Amino acid sequence: MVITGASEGIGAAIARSAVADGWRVVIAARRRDLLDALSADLGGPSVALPVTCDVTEWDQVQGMAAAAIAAFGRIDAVVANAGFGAKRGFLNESPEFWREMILTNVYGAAITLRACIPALRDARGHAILMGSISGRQVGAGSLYSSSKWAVTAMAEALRKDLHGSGVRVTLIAPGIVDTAFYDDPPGGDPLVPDDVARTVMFAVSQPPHVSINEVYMRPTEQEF
Ligand code: 8X3
Repeated sequence: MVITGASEGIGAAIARSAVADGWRVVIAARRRDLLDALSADLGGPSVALPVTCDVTEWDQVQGMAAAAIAAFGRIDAVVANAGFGAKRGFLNESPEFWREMILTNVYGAAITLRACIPALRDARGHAILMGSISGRQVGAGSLYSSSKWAVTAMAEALRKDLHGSGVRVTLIAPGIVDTAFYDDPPGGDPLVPDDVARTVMFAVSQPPHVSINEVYMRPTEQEF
């Protein structure tokens, strides 16, 4: 299982759950020190291969997929998870910050999937996209919402594109999760990364004829 944005938060939790369920994982992110620590924790590179990867760079993303094949011979699942948010308000954040966010959340997810599709076809594998409640709701001044609406559309576009290949496509769309995404998660009792990881493992553990396409999950107390 190839996981982007795996250095912390939801991505790292998915890596931990997958290894616990017997998967071998490629953990990809920009921050090598965090990846190395996670890899060591999970049993080393033969179980959790760390790959330094900026998902906005096609050559690095191709390298990530190639490293997965070289190490494990196949890709059974990819989780396009890398992403981040921005302050709401169209006069907040810099245009450069917006550019990085859109490139990471939208283009980064698209080229992560693109790089893995040939191997996923060979394996009749599974593509998982990390969406958001903000990919169905719109917050005032949230360009992040726009990026996640794009991810919602991407999941359905990919599902239709891969129809007949045996590859399954799942959009996981969480609400508030207690991660570095928030300085302080709003509301009470947020989801934790393990809650999302459990949902990913639910989707990938279905028999081949079952394709879980969209899962929306909120903290019980979240209204938005
Ligand atoms: C961020 C969580 O609830 O603001 O992805 O959409 S939410």
